[in-house]
Amino acid sequence: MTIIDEIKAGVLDGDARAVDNLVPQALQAGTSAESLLKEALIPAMGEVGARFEAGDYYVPEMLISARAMKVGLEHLRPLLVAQDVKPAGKIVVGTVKGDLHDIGKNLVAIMMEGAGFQVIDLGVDVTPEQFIQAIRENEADLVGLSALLTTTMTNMKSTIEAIKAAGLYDQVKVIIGGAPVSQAFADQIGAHGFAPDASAAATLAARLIA
Ligand code: B1M
Repeated sequence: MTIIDEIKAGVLDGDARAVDNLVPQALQAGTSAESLLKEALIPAMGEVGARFEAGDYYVPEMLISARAMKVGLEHLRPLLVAQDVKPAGKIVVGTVKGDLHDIGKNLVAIMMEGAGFQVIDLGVDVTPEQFIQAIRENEADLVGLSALLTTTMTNMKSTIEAIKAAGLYDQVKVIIGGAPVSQAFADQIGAHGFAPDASAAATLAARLIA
């Protein structure tokens, strides 16, 4: 079993302590943070989702796996974030109202920081009003909306409508992402862009404010 397999197993078993030990070991042995993210942590969460869909995992298992993944991510954060970079712009990020999934959104925040953005992270279950207040208070250049549920995707639309109603739509670029979201959906609801993953989100953000 490679260390990558052991880390995957740690996330699948929700064994945060094992992940906490193994990730630094793998880094020390020369595995890159990016490989650990793309070959261990993200596929492991994909497998957690597949097991949930198959009825083999329930919400508690998903939660403890998510906690183990977060522990692993914390080791990668400083390595994924470039040092001493001037803010490229300000972005407000959050998971939309009704949605409690934050791992993907946290990754987006990390990659944005890595691309030199100042990130204002509003957390999960963020109402349109909270987004608007944060955009105003921080004079944000961009806003990033994350949703993982088909039932909360619609709250991306209501957030964009609220941004328009508040007269902020011409001042901020809205980026959306999350497993059920697509470019077609972004076009349909008036988002300025869609990104399929966290690093694409950072590239898109830089392009939108260039
Ligand atoms: Co939930 N859950 N969950 N869950 N959960 C999913 C999303 C699901 C697909 C599982 C399944 O059925 N296979 C399913 C949604 C079905 C649907 O709507 N189509 C589901 C469900 C049903 C639910 C509940 C309703 C379960 C219940 O209670 N019966 C419930 C809802 C709670 C709520 O939000 N109101 C629920 C709860 C939970 C937990 C709390 C237990 C936990 C979340 C813990 C946490 O986030 N702190 C959880 C988890 C862990 C998952 C799965 C297993 C993993 C999600 C994840 O973190 N993936 C997920 C199944 C799956 O996705 N395979 C599932 C890893 C992460 C890195 O990927 O978030 O997709 P992701 O982010 C990606 C991209 O999407 C993108 O970048 C990231 C990669 O770089 N991205 C962006 C994300 N946001 C972006 C924003 C951008 C750009 C890109 O720009 C701003």
